[in-house]
Amino acid sequence: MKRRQIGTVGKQTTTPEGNSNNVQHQEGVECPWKEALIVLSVSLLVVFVLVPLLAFSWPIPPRTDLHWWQTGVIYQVYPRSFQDSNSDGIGDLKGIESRLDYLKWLGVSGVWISPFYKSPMADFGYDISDYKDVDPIFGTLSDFDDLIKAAHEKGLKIIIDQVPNHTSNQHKWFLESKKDPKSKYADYYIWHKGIDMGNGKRKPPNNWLNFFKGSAWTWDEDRQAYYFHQFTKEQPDLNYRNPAVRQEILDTFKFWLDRGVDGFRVDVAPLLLEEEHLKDEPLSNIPGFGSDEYFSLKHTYTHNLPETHEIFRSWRKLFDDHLEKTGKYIYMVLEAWDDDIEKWMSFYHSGADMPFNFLFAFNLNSTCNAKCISNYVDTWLSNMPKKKWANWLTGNHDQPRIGSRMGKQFTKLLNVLLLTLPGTPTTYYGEEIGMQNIEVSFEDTQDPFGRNYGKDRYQEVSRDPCRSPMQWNSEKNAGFSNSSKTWLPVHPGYKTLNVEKQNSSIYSDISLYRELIELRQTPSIQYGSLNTTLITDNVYTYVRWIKGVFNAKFIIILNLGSEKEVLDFHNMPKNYRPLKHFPKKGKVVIDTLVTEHQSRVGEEVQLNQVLVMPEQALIIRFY
Ligand SMILES: [Ca+2]
Ligand SMILES: [Ca+2]
Repeated sequence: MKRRQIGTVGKQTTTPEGNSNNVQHQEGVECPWKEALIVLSVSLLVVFVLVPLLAFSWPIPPRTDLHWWQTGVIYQVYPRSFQDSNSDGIGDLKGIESRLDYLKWLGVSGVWISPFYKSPMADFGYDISDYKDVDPIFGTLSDFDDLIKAAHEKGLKIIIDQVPNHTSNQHKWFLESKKDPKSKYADYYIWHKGIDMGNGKRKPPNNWLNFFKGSAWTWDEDRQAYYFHQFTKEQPDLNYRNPAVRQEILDTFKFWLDRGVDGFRVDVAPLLLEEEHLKDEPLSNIPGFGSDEYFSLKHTYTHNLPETHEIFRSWRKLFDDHLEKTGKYIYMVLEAWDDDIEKWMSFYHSGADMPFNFLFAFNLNSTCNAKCISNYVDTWLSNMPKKKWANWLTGNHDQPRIGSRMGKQFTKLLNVLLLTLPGTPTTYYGEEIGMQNIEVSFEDTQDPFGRNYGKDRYQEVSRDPCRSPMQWNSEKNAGFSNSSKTWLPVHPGYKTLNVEKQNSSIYSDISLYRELIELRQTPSIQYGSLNTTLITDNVYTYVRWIKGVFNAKFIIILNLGSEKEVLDFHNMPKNYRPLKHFPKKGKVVIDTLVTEHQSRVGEEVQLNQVLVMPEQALIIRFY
């Protein structure tokens, strides 16, 4: 066991106990003003000491100015994989509706549903052929109306995916656009004749690449031109230089606002606009990428152009009008990223409530220790513009599951991290129970990203492993579907890892998750200050606090290492200490290693010697 003394010990300015003894009373001396003086002293004490003290100390009531997406947790549902209601092996809207009680019970506030619009499913719904209809696989518009009504009755908000960068190549706009260069839709997409090579041969106008590998230009026989696509060739990019396109997308927002949605998650927000000069993009020189792979280029001309932000502002304007009409604020989060953190943060200034913070989701893996987590926390919070709201996520439908990347021993610890940092957490379905990746053979691979990379490399990029059906119970297909075959296999470990099983234990991931959501309701965690310290490369601690002696404050300790540690909070670096000094004791309220045989929850701990076990997260409450 190691005992650590950390940093410089700041001089304690503790007031010595028993100060009142210093007051000397003179007995036996008559004083005619005595009573008046006592009354005056008491009054002064009340006015100048007790009233301010109480005002600053009394437990602070919840802030009423915060939105639901600030006080609550958002839960991402990948609709193909959440719940199948008609036994075809694919999840659907009726299925989601049937699980709203679960989501309410879990304690989340908003549900973000990935695309369910009409789509040929070349990219599982991110290729939309009708923005204003539901794909029959997922149900009908009336199913959506039922879902949103039921959600609102339960106090749950619904966030939907907006996919503005591209449509399906089966969308009416694209079919018209390619058929007739004189049609209204001719310039809805980005067309180019290409470069004439002679001998009747042509090549694309530049070296731009699509995300899924290969040129971003595909030749169309009908139109006799190349069209541009940042994703599969079945997903042509819309032309945002055309005001008619901007208006069409605004209309799709209106359509769903009128159906009562509470917010939008915007797909690939930085990719809306491309430079019109069509110059070649420079090489990135990042090792390991072939010349046909997206990250072999630096996306100077196709990513996060400044004018893109005007488009987001026009959407916020629409939401502001909606707010004025209905009194309802619309939440907007952008799927946005940038290598340059300042440019990433610029998405906070364009009408969105936030760009997603992908630092955890992109980077956390088994080589990442407490130092690495601490770096990501600092990077986001120190660069975030003032008065903006942070957000955190550890996974989504594009990333391997966090439990598989970090190791399943860390699933509880990671939920402690996700749910106690300042800002909005977004949970990918199944993370509340610590779901793991599935293995999928190349033959069974559904994801076009994986298929494009071929048999030898599909595992590097395929997103199928994190999209397996939700594990509800130990029955057939984990309770996800009655079908003989599900669209992706259910994880083989579902009989031991599922919602029902975990719900029967107060020591499970899901029980911890619910407790953390409850704990988030305390002002300190909901909107209080954060003081962090990296104690060793493996131990990260932070305090969430708010002023006032009656307000609960929390120390969160994450030990990602394999050794136990003893921490002395009375000897912490000065900048760590929110108070002049920590009290002597605190009480453990969360212990991720809790089992039926051993629990530290409720234990009083001396803050100058807090024992933390390997791979353990502890939350200690103090006042
Ligand atoms: Ca179904
Ligand atoms: Ca685009």
